[in-house]
Amino acid sequence: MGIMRLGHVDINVLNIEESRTYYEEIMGLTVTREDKDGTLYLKCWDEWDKYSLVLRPSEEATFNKIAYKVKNDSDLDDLKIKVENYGIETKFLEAGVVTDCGRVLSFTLPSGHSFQLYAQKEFIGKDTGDTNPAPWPFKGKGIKAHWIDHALLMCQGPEAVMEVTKFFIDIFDFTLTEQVTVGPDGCLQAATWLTCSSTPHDIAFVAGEEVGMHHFAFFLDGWNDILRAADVMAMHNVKIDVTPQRHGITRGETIYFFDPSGHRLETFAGLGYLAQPDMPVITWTEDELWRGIFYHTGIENGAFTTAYT
Ligand code: M3P
Ligand code: FE
Repeated sequence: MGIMRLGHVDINVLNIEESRTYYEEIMGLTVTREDKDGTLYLKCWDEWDKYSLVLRPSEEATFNKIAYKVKNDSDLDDLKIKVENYGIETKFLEAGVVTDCGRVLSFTLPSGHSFQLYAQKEFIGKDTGDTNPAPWPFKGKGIKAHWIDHALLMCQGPEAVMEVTKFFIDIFDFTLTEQVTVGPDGCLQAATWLTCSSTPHDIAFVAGEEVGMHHFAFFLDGWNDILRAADVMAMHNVKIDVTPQRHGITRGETIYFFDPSGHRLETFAGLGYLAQPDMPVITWTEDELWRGIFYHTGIENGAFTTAYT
């Protein structure tokens, strides 16, 4: 079975109190743990594990690492062998080294991103419980984000995108759902979307200048929730990057916006389509690249792919 889903995103933020207010009041997450050094751990109402977001107080707004959850503890042993056979050094961190998690397999992806796999994290449960639950939390705040859905990581050039994509397919058994091809006869992948579930993507990679994080996304039910989320953002003067839109790629319904430190976030709604390992890969050609990203305008937005953390 191997990897099930994105488990948590770990980032540095500039002003921890401003970030706490933002993620709690506007995004609707809850702080579930706070460390003496100021680090905050947060979860969305529809998630059951203790946290999906780690915010560390810092002088710089940077991406630290990303962790995915595997189904069985033994998957970690299997994946350690596969990753090492690929030629990447790994190390096991003992239970508790990564806060409230069991043992963690830690290594650097071929793209240069710090990556971790774990099978166990402290359980808290959904805010609505699991017996005769309400469909949404009455006391939820702001946009009431359901869960952290996916992340899009920036790689150094198409070669790095192609290598990390092949790594996710060969080592983690992910399925390539969509790609942007460039170069002579479209021989290079400038961006890829990969899934380990039945949603269009659990991770994506885009070619840029530097290794970093383009965004991570919060799941919302549908288009009406996207409109309401944009309203809530405007009420709080959140800096919106791209107003409610349709992605050609993944068919997602989206808003891009920034947190107080300048990390780009997304609200992503709709199931897109049923992704299956035997679904034909969807290709976006270089000339229709911006149609793929912003379906309605199809217009290039330079800063969208060049500014990230
Ligand atoms: C998504 C998505 C870029 C495309 C982004 C697409 C950064 O975020 O969720 O499908 O070019
Ligand atoms: Fe996205």
